[in-house]
Amino acid sequence: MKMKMSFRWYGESDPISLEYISQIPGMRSIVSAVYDVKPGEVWPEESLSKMKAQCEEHGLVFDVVESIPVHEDIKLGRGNVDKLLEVYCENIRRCAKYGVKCVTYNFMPVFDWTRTQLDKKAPDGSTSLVMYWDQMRGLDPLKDDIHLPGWDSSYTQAEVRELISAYSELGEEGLWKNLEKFLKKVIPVAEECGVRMAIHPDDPPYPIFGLPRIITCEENLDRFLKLVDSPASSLCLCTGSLGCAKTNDVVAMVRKYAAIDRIAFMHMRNIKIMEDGSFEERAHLSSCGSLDMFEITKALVENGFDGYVRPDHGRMIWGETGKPGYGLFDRALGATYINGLFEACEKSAN
Ligand SMILES: [Mn+2]
Repeated sequence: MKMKMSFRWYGESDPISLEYISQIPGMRSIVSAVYDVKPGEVWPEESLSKMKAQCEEHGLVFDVVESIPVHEDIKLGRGNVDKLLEVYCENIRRCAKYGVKCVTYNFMPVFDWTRTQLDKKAPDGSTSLVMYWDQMRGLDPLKDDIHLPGWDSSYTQAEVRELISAYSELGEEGLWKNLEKFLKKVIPVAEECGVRMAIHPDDPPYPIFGLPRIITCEENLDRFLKLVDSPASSLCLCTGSLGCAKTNDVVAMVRKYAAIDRIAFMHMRNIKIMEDGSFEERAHLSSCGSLDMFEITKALVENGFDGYVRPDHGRMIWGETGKPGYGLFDRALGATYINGLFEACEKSAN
């Protein structure tokens, strides 16, 4: 198969071992990061070389990083941005030195993703992450002391309020400007060391609490790709993130961006959009959610996609406990299903 199947691993603290991951049929690459260094600091080379060696011991390749986090000051355009951009570039160079070919990142203000519950029980007893508007409505982070799952708990409530007002002041156009500055500095370095940067869409792809969100829809993805028109500035196309806005035609987006070779990384998962725009994360199969995973795969194969794919969030099943969305069993089932889709699409195309 042309695509490269991968699996996210949170390093030695991950309850799922590299041995287990290597036993998933067709598994090739490990997606990981140095998780014990704060944004804005340089990653120790020892951490990267150790990760590379650990993966190789299990017949796996450490060649995808998710993520090198972008410091809030870069997104806000305040503080010592030039120094922070230097550090970011140095981290790309160091990753490349240890074999990394693709680096994922996002440009989301404050929160990487928003859900209202991480263990919503389905009728079959499995649990998954959900975002229900009736649980969101009425929450105001500027007034209430709220802690939504997935939010960085290292921020105090006062810091969160300060960040939120700074971002509201910045607005969407300000965020675009800072993203452009980031890309103009970082992409030439990525090009030089053979790394493809892959921006992850906002999750969910619409404003939450008035925070600006820009990596959300086809029009904005077009605008993003023009900022620096290079294969080194590509997309991490997350079907579940883009797919939870009804207005996004994920199949059409995949077809369009695969055709111009601007998808470096695919996050494949399914979600079910409810009547009121709420959504539930579901099993990967097309029949389990709102997305047609076959049509998505077909669009990739027909356009010669040879980038990385990983099964994104899974449900918790078979009594497994652990990091919500990142258990072994359902993601392994997802990988197997995705492998099947690719094999079928490739063989029927030939
Ligand atoms: Mn994703």
